[in-house]
Amino acid sequence: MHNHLARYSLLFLLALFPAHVFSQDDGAAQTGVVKLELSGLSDASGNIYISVYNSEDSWLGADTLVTEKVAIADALEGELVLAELPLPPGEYAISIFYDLNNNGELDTNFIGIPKEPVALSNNARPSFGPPKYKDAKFTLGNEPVVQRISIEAI
Ligand SMILES: [Ca+2]
Repeated sequence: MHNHLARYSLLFLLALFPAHVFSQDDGAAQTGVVKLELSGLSDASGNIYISVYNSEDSWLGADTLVTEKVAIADALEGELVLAELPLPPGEYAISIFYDLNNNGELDTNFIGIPKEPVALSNNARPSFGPPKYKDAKFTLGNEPVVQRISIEAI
């Protein structure tokens, strides 16, 4: 009986205080937001895939921090496809591809070069060789970060 009472008291106390009071010193619990404004897709249909990375080691690999599929028709506002990614403050780089043939993956040729439209945060464009993490990375704080990125949807 006493145990039950103690448990209910604790639940009651937890309910009184919003969660952030308990995690005030934990930076990871705070959430920022990356707002993506993607141009070049207004005549496209189907889906884009957004991959978020937070390290050079994982960059462009299968080990993404976040992967989000966005239906173009649902996210189109005027000429732009809009997407919001809630993320804790930190350093990120984003890769986006337009799934032209709608098979759920980025098709590449035999040496790994994408055959479907891709774009990166900061609008980074590789001049030679694979795109670099350092060119695409950006810092997110508590304020929203807007990334305006153009995709050439063939
Ligand atoms: Ca594909």
